Amino acid sequence: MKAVEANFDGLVGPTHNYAGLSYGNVASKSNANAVSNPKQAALQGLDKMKALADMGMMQGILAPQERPDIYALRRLGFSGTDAQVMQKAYQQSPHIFLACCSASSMWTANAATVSPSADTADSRVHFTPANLTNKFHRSIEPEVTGNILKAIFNNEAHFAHHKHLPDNDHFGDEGAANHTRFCEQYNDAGVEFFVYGKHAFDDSQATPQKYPARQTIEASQAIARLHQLDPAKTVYAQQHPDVIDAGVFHNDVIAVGNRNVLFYHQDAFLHTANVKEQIKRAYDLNSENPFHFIEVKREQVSVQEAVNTYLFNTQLISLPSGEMVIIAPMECQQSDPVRGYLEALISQDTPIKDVRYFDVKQSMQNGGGPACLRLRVVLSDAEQQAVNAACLTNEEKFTQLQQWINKHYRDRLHADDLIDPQLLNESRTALDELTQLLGLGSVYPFQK
Ligand code: SUG
Repeated sequence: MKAVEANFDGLVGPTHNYAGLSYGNVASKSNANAVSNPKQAALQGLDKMKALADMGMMQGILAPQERPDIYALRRLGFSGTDAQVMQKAYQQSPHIFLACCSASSMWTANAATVSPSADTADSRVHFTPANLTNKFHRSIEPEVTGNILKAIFNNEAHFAHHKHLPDNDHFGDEGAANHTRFCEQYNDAGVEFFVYGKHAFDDSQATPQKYPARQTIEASQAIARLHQLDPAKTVYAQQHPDVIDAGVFHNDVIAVGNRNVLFYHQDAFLHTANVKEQIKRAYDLNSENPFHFIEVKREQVSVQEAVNTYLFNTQLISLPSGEMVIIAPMECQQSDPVRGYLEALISQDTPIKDVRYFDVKQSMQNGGGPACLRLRVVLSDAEQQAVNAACLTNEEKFTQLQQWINKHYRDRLHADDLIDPQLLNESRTALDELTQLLGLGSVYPFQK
């Protein structure tokens, strides 16, 4: 029975804006206050989805969240009508207000950690929404993320849904952005690779000095337990604290893996030789297939250049032909060292045979590249049949979504525009229509 890896991309929400909310994420901070274009952002994301679908990949859609989050604002003591809640929050605590307006759920690599059924003891696909505790604006996502995932993967025989981990920094969990899986074929039992930034309960371990480590080993271990993973096929690695301090706020900004390939920077991990040993040991348990560690040296591409161009926030996908392709942001093409590196890479003796560049600049300016925009879900034939088909793409769905975006989205948004109660109405109207398009039922608080 063949399994495929589907990509579920986040649709960019109608309030996409640049608020500088993510300390430690260089792009988010440096574009704070810029004017955004939500319509263009959503269309750029949709174009990438369509291109992958046209390559023969299974492509799904994850709906955005309702913003501004009036419910979070009410919880924080702002009262009155929805418009008054927004007005008071904006006047009294503009930072809190802006955080409650973020369209950050678009980066669905942070939506959840997903373990395919081939890796889990009960042979079901397991999902745990990420609690995203490190940033307030992201910590308000997991409840609705869970609702959306349950509405898409709505079949208990095949899919197990867990609640997000306790909302505390000790269990800070950023989902699939710090998780990769290696396997020969997607339906084989794979090696699940968890990368963390710090130990929460052990002060003696190395930690970054400047920027926060968002993911803890304790969170990664809890996910592995919940997902009933085989300890012999589970590998944990610490991200190098120095690269976190250089702006690598998730592992997917410095490494990406697929099947028998780990593509990473020389400075990505704290104990690289040991990490490689562990992966080899775990991988060899189920395969004779060679494993490719593709390590990018500092002299080839500096950490700084990798952060600026998102060389590693690329999607490493296997086309139906078996050929591996890198889906890169156009910032990689515009950088001489990175383009040069990629051109050389695809002519070498590795499974990676091609690179394709995409314009996702609206997302990039907030620190989200192609890999941030997608959640990978490996699905067997039977599981594919059990997925809510309305959330999978086809020509008709693309046309409908394009029309939906063009009808509802603004093409210019500044932080000051977020206070407009009309924007809340527009967003709710758009999301209500979207839930029908995607057959989601009522997943948003305003629909309950
Ligand atoms: O969590 N940016 C997101 C980017 C997430 C990228 N995801 C992965 N690498 N997987 C973050 O820092 C910025 C929002 C703002 O500043 O307006 C933001 O949330």
